[in-house]
Amino acid sequence: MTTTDNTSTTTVTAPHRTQFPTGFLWGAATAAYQIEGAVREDGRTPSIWDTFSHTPGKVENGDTGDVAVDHYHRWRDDVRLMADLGLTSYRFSVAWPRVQPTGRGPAVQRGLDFYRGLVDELLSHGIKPVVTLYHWDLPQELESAGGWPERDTAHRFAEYAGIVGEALGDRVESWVTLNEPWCSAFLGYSSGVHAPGRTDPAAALRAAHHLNLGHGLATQALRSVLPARAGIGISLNPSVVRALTESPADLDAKRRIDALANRVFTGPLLKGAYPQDLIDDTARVTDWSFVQDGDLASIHQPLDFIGLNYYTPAVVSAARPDQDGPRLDGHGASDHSPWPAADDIAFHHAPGEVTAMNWPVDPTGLTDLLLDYTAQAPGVPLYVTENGAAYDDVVDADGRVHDPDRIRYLHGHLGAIHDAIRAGADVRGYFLWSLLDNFEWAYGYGKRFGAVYVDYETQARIPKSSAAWYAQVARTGGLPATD
Ligand code: IFM
Repeated sequence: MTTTDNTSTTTVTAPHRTQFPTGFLWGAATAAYQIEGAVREDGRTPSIWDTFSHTPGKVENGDTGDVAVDHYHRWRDDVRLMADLGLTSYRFSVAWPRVQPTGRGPAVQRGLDFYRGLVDELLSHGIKPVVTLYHWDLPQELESAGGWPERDTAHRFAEYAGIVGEALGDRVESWVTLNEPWCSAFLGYSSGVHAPGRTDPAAALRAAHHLNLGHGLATQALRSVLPARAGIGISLNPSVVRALTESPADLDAKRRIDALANRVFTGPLLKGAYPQDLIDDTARVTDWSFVQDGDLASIHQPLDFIGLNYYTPAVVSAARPDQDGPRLDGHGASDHSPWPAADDIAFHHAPGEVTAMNWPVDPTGLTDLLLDYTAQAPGVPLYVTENGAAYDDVVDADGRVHDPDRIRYLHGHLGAIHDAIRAGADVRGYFLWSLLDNFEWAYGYGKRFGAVYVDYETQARIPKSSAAWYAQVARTGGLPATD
């Protein structure tokens, strides 16, 4: 039984319903640029995030990923931390510019060796590695040649995927091609709050298509080098879009954002076609002539699983004059919208509790999302490849970090996953975002998402109380009746 208050922020979970299926993966996730540092070591060259973060005014406080949390040197200790937490899986990303510095041509062996060592260490602790090939760190040389709006980038990505597949395929069974292509396309090329910081809506739609194409081509490249047992999927960050009212105008706003946030990816991935309403809605921005014959068949590859990243829902309406004000779409301040041809749509805050990102807490959105994908992709296993929350964590006088808000957040969202499983969703695992506090993109180090606190001066790791809570969940395979 689940009881929810009227702001949908508190879920009380009874003991008899909270045991997860046997074999459910209890994981945590990270991304290369957010944790590795060592940006000039062992042949690595700049990615678009090095360039962006070193451009004054792009990242809060002038923060960069130069050192990050020094995972490139501390990875053995970090794996030990994971083992202490009882994790059964770890999702990390490979830094493309560490492996193939110019984005084309031969690989750098030292880059591949780093990830082989990491994978071996994980396996020796019984932790299943899940490799993400692209978590936003495009080699700068490829951006200088046009970046994701250029078709060639999709081909370069497939080549890189084949290289990593060959190097790690004997020991890694789970592969994620892209992480959150929506962010790469629309925050990177339309609102410009993410690297490479361009503000061209037509380029964003081209980028979205070439990311889709890159996924399809990379999937084929991986299948040609990986053993048959390997699973290949993608991690999306769908918007759970809700209309402010049931008025036709607000429902149409919901339809349009659903197209730009979700169906621009699920259309070609799951159905082999872009939705006609998306093409019509964006006609004044682009004619979509960048979609070439054969592209949709290349993108529409069988998926072994779908990864879903969920943090908060979106509430939209047709803009009315009294609702003008700062943009509330949760992705950072910009004069430019991430949503091509949708400037007339307003975003609203759901009432109730928010995290330090100012993102409303609403676990019901996660249940809805999982059931939605169960219906859209019947028979395809689902993983929650990211979920978590930033809070303003501090070290107390005893040297400990108490984060009850995060425990409540996790409890609510794991309960929401359990609700979805009971309603028929085939959810196979959960990856908490994030293992460690880290570089939160345009917010720099100001937002702490980790289960493990990082003192950025000393790089000391301090597991928060949520880490102990999550370790207990992982060990017992279920949620406690109370916190
Ligand atoms: O930190 C990010 C991550 O890189 C991608 N998904 C959302 C997280 C929190 O903003």
